[in-house]
Amino acid sequence: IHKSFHIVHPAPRQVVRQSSSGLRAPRWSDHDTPEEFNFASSVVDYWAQMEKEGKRGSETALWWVNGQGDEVKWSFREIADLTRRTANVLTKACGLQQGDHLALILPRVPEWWLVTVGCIRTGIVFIPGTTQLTAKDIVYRLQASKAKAIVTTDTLAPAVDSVASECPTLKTKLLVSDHSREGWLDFWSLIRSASPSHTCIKSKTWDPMVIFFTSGTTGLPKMAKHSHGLALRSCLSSSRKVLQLKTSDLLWCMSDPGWILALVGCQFEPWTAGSTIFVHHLAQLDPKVIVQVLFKYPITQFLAAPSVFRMILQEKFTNLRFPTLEHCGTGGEALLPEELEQWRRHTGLLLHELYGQSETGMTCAVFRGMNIKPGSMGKAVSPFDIQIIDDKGNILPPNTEGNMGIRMKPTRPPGLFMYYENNPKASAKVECGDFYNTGDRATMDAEGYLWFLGRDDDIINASGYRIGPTEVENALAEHPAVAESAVVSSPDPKRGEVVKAFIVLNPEFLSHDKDQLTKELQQHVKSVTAPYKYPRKVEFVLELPKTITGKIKRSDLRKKEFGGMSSGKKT
Ligand code: BCO
Repeated sequence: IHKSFHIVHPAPRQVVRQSSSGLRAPRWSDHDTPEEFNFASSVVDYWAQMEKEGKRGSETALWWVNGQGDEVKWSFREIADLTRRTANVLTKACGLQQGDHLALILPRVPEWWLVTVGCIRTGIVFIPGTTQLTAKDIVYRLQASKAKAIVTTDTLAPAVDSVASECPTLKTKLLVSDHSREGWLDFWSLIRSASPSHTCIKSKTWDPMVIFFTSGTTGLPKMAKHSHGLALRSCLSSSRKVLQLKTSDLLWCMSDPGWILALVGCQFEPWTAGSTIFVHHLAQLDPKVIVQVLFKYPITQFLAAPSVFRMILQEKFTNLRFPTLEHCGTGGEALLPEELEQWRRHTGLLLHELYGQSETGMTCAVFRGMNIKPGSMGKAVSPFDIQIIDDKGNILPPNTEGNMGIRMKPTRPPGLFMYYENNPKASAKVECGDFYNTGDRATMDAEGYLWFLGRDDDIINASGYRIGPTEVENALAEHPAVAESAVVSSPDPKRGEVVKAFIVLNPEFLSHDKDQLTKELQQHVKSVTAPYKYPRKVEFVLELPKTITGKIKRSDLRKKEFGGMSSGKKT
């Protein structure tokens, strides 16, 4: 992969079609929704043009390192060039058209940025996924989404090949690698020969752009489909106030490329501001590496899940005074007030909470410079109008517990997902009066600060991952030792919450060594579904609590784990 970078650069400079006066700066007011919006032409091409005209200070838009001495630095002009080539590869070599679905399963490599922007240029709807997905997860995603193409690396290509025959719509497999593989198109060979000229589509703001698979309480993950409004949202003035990024900022957002946080935090937010995105390949979380990186590179903003900050603090480093770091943001799960205080004491920096879901992107936030109320996740990011509602969609008074609702009537705000693809029932279920019901319980004080309380369902949030219990229960059911199981959230000092499985064993396994069996079952779950879902805690029981109709009462087990405290953190 790394060799390929050197072959391609420097990207040929090409004349940007629009004159600078014809390009609009990527800024809109909160309630100004243009009919047409495209992140590639409005943001990437805008900054490329600014570079060309010598009006942009920083030369680097993407700065990637892998910890082994390899480094990629691309300017906006190079990114504009490479993403136009990518667009041509997708439409010509891969034969894809606007509206087609493409599964994108890449680790933190520069090609991820090329494919996402290439898709946006062409209107191809991309479906990011984490590299932890197994063959079983991949076949489900390809079938459910009817994806016509997949982009991945050598690591997952064999898993894709093992299920490709079960995916009739899958026509193109595109490989990001130094090696070729039979039946796969080679990304970099095609990029090198592709034309750097491409006319970006004029996408309507409400045209589809991206799909995220997201776990629910029951069944398999649903497909939350977003329009180009998700990217437009980063151009609205309220969003610009959250991180207050400048062109001189170097932002490191650690999110895995499979999550919505990566698209918003590692792409839309920093590039809208003309900032530099910093990426460390980081295949596995290592607090020591993170700390070294924060000392070594001139990073000014750092975004990561609370578990990451927690893990850094637990290592008890002697010095956490980072020379250039100015702002830290955190989201994906709840941050405890004592963690915020510890981080401030050790680093001299505040931790600013962000909250969002795959369905919503950045929903509320502790804006930079805002008075922090420890334990609160800040205020709604306009144009989202967040209210605490009852089960009928009535707005509740301040400081009253209820569901967090985002107003979607009479006007659906840009950034809120369109619907669950091919699932009108699920889409209707989250509509509550004039609001989208997030399923998260919270209160709002008189000043508009939101205080997260927990999920109103059985969804588990473990170190920022949203996990549906049935996905884990179904994986466990495939093991011969398991008669039945119930999977719930359980508190954990490192990860906030972890997955816990209560398991009833089949009689012939009752005498087996329980520690050995626990390891075997954990390994089994890791092998059949994405490993982040595996039960870190296992308890063998003789029976599960059930209702009179035989339904497992997960809530009883959850209460037992939390000793009456609320559970189920942010998704
Ligand atoms: O703990 P174990 O070592 O036993 O197992 C780990 C991994 O080693 C293992 N694993 C990973 N890849 C594997 C694999 N095993 C087999 N094959 C593979 N290919 O599986 C377990 C995975 O657990 P993990 O991912 O939690 O691992 P880790 O390294 O401890 O990472 C910690 C975190 C904090 C970095 C990670 O949990 C994380 O990234 N969490 C944040 C998730 C996130 O970004 N959420 C945001 C969602 S979007 C949102 O909220 C909207 C906001 C606007």
